[in-house]
Amino acid sequence: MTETFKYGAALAADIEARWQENWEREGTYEAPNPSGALADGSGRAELPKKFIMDMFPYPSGAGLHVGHPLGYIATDVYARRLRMTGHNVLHTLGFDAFGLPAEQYAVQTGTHPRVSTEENIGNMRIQLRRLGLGHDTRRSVSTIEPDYYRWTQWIFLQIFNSWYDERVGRARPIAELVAEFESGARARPDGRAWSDLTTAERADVLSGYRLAYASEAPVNWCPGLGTVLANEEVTADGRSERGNFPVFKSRLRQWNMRITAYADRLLDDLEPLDWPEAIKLQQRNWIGRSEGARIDFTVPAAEGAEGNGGAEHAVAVFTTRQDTLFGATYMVLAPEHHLVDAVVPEAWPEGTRPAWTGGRADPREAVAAYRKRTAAKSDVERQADAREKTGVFTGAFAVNPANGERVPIFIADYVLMGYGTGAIMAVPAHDSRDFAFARAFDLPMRCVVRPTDGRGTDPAGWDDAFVSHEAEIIDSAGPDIILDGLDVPAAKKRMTAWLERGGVGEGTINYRLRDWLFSRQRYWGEPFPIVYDEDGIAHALPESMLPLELPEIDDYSPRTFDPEDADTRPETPLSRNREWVEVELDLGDGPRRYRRETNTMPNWAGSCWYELRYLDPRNTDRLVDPGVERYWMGPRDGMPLGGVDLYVGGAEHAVLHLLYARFWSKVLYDLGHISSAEPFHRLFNQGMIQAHVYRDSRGFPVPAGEVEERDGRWYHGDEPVGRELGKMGKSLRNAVTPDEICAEYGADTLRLYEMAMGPLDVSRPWDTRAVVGQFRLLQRLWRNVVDETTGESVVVDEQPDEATLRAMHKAIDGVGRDLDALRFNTAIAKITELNNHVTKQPRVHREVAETLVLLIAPLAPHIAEELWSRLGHTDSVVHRPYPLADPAYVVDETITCVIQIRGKVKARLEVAPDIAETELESIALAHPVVRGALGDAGIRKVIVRAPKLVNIVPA
Ligand code: ANZ
Repeated sequence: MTETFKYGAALAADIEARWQENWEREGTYEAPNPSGALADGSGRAELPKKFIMDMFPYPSGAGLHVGHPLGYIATDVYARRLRMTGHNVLHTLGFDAFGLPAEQYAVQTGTHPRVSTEENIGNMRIQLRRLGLGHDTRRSVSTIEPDYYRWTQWIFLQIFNSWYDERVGRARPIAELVAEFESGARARPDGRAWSDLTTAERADVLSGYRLAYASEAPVNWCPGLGTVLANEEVTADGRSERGNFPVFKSRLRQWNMRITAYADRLLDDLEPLDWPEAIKLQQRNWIGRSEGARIDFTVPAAEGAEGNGGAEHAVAVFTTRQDTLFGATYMVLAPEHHLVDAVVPEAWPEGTRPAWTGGRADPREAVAAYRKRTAAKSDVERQADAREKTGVFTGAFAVNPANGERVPIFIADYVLMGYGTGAIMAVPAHDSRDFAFARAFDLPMRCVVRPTDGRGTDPAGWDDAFVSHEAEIIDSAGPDIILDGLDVPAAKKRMTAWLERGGVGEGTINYRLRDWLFSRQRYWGEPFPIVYDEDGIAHALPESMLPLELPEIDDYSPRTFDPEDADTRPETPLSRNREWVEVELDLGDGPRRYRRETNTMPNWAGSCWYELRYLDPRNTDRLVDPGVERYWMGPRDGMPLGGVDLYVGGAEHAVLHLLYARFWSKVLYDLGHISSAEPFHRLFNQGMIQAHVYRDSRGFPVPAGEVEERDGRWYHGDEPVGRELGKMGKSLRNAVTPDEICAEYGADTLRLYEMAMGPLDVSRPWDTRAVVGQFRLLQRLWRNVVDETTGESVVVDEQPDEATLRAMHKAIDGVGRDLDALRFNTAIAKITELNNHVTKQPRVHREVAETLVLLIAPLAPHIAEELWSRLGHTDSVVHRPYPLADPAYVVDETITCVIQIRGKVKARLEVAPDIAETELESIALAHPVVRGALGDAGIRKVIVRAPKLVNIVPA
């Protein structure tokens, strides 16, 4: 007897291909807009709506491994559940297709980046299609399409043509600023009338306001990549995130985005977002708001002698500890500080200690030598706490405004030019870096905050600074200010008020956030819609000239340099194409010659706004129709700032992409183009799928698929190999592709396995041998519904017994709630349990069979469709209502389960008395207290005694 209808690889492949074609033909996943090109008469646009999104992929040449689609499958399951609960669901996926890898591949192989990128997109589309993802393919976009980057350029122009009006706290069109200058409503700092300024002067003034502006500033120059990089793209060791090349500070003319204008709003608006706390914290730290004070120290004319030409100078410091002003015993300027040259005298003054001079005969020589020494260091190197403190005395002294004391001024590289004022007052008794410096240079220390740890008030005997915000101020009295006896916050307040009264300082707020460096010296990016006239003034191209397409050029490779050579300068590939660069255009005042901007935008640009284009991908008149935007993303209940309902992706995008995208949203919102002030209301970070890496005795990875286990050891052929858990990838020779798993079991099994591996936000090791478990679930489900020889349905039209009804309604209730909470693993456990119950019954009742099929439909959509049709239905399960539990059959009685770690009680849980062991285990492991207690420690063993006890033994 041949079993033609047995659920095996061949049948799964046949079912899946058939349904994928069917869905495509029927447009099953098309989500209608309320109006415009993507509207339809289905009435679906009247349903409550949900916009579900994944972080779109870079189309890499390596293709997908099974780790990549974890999030895509999760959002798909969630979106399917939403469709079945009566929502109009927008879910699609595009490609973030500009970027360095294609360009580097192009340099190696001579293939045009567009060709390789499009080929990669094609391959990834095929891989993704096999997974049965319910995407509205009409809405898929790719950032390299001129139709798409036309709007990236358009947004750039919006940003270029606007400024941040502090008075109203939002961006406004630059034309309104010009009008204010023209009418005199806004005074200019130098008092000159707008009409008296030359064109170049006006352009200069405006550039100081524009939200996108070109300026010459110290930037991160990476000769090895041939491009400059954003701060966010430089690692903690001062190297390039991509390629790991050294990065140097060089002064170059570059485009910037004035993201700093939005620092406070970017902080405040985090509040109502439904994001993981850890990500919010990273954004807060990146923005780095510090409240403190500016304090002016004077460098008296007499002190500077000829050095400062007899003039008095004020040196402003930024401090967060104005309460410690009486403890300042020296001052430090960044070596690049503009006042250094002005204050340095010709000779070492009286009282200069030999250790301060760097062994030089006079201060100018000492300063020059020290500057040379620090020039090649990155900010990160300069700031490393552990590093030995270096510096040199400038020969000048400054006066402490609180007590009139003279303190020596040093230059030292631990003070950065780019933060605060580039100058500090040093309080060695209460700041660790100052303490180390003072020890190294034998500088005095003065304790002004009484230590609470019994160390006494004489810093001579201390090992480190005493740093505390909860202690009492001592020894802090000047002629007209006394802080003694106050606590730190009160002392700060009193000091700030005193500074402001005396005009020697004021309370200030400083941000760590810098403006976003926005140009790259690469070919494969969006061209700037900017041209320069003969005077070098930048002009925006009119909208009618967009898109400005990337020209075809012969040599698109970037010019790279000796990675160690800091003195090199970038050369942009576009600059080599004369005909493209030199153009005659009519920008409204007749045909004139212009030179195009030859930098390109960074690869973050296209991903800053793609959610908006998904909404209205075919609109040729606007970025997005306002009504359509409001429909999908506008502010609504519990989401005061609007945004995508759910955005899923990796935690590695905590600052870069997510901060930039928030910034662009806010500018577009301010200018009235969109109604959502935030792009992503809810953010969820999925865990990683890890994989075992097997290494031979030399430490080289061997192909994981060829490794065999014998007696608890691993062998590659006859050679014993070591095993560790790591990332999955080609270079570690442990990548498993979704195609392999689809070929062996089908996409439904792959989807179930990935969703069953554990809580979505936890990383889990891939185990190909375990995949078959989910395959068996589908086989049992299939046999419960279909006769394997005839293919006919085996269900009976009878009322199920009481026990079955109970099992069924409990499953319905639990699975629905699990899916809504993204707990896919426990949902699968409940479905498995119900399926097992059904397997044990003599007959399968139609009602239970149909329920099972609908329950599993979001997770395993192909088999669900097939079974649904074999049960006699002619419609698709995709838009069927999800089953509803009858409360009468759902037991609410629960039992308390104790969760222990190494036998110690850590938490208690209310669970159903008949909870499955697998489910209990995963709930326990996902418990926040347990996760917190385990930290990064792996798990050696989990002992489950359902329903009362779970004991976890960490590795
Ligand atoms: C005096 C002082 C006393 C400080 C004390 C700290 C402790 P955050 O919180 O990161 O904003 N600082 C200011 N500008 C600097 C620069 N350009 N380079 C290096 N360090 C700089 O840090 C602010 C503190 O960092 C400031 O407060 C200043 O040291 C230092 F007991 O001033 B403080």
